[in-house]
Amino acid sequence: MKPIRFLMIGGFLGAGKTTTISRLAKYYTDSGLNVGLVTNDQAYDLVDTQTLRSQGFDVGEVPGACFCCKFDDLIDTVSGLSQEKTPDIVIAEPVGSCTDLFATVIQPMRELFGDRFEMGPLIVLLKPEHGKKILGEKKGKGFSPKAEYIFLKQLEEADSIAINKIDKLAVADQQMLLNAVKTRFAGIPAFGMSARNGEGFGTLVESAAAEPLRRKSLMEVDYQTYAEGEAELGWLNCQVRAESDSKFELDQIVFDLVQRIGQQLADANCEVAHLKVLGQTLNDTAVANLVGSTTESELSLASEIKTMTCDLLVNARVAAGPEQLETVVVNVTRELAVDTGVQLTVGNMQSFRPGKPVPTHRAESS
Ligand SMILES: Nc1nc2c(ncn2[C@@H]2O[C@H](COP(=O)(O)OP(=O)(O)OP(=O)(O)O)[C@@H](O)[C@H]2O)c(=O)[nH]1
Ligand SMILES: [Mg+2]
Repeated sequence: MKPIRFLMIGGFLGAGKTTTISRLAKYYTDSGLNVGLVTNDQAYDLVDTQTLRSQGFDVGEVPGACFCCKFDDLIDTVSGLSQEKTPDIVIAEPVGSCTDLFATVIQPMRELFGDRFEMGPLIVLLKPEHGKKILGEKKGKGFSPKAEYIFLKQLEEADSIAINKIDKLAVADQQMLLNAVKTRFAGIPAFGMSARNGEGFGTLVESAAAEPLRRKSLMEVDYQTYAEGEAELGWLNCQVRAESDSKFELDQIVFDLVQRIGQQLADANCEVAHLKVLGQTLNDTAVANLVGSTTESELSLASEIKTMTCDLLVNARVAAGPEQLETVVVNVTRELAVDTGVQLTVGNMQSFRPGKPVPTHRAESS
């Protein structure tokens, strides 16, 4: 049987991985390939899984920890995709706070399952909202040095680096990021791209067709710093049921939730890595996002429908304690319900700081 090509699109929380994967998956599907997708998160109830499924893709999910710590689940999930139509290519999105993917996922898959999978390169997206603060000359308020450590390690292990969202970057900022990447990560091909409008997409497709680099040596990772960096981010996934006697706009409720949660977090001085809310009815989906504390909330997927009921999913990754995040989400839903007349009932809620990553495998050489 022909091996399945396995491609990972990495990068920090909110870098644009899901948006990129959606564009790539459509491109491969239009080219006649069977495509399977795999999402991954530290918790359950993933906005990304529902977003990609709503676009008609076949999506498997690895919840509960990152791919490296759930290696066997990753293999099972990939194997379980499209049982009637085996995928030609599987695109996987690792958790945005995860690094060391070459040593803990790509190389072990190659060594243990080389007959079943052909490994694609590790493409890492640079998130400009935090990249400008971390790589720029004028260092702005960003994450702590430990979270920055993860951001930089992700780029260091890339086979190629895509500076995403160039559609909203001034030319000078694009150039600054490109120069900073080329200086700091010399030898790694880097290019600008917009997953939103498709600029630079041809280069991404070319990069995705390459083989992963054979590393002379594996990247060194200080797992203590890595763990502490991850644990600085509070994680919250929760369900909210919205019901009303009269119709309300799905897009508006989703956007308002993001904007109000974002505002309360900004007031409390908590840096947002990515806050996303998905609203869904039987046939329609809306998604709103906030990817930093100095950026605006936006509707990334509009439904343009009115409804009397919907299910909402809130996924928040923020430099804040889980209890504080819970309090903000509960308060905002309560206030929004009063202001809009839509009854908002908070359901299953998971909130925590990610535990120390303990990879199932870690290759010793490449
Ligand atoms: N302007 C612009 N926005 C983009 C682009 N790519 C993604 N975005 C937006 O950035 C936000 C985050 O995008 P996602 O694709 O969800 O990012 P992600 O890396 O999957 O995020 P996590 O799964 O939380 O780590 C959304 O609001 C997207 O619409 C782009 O090329 N240009
Ligand atoms: Mg995503």
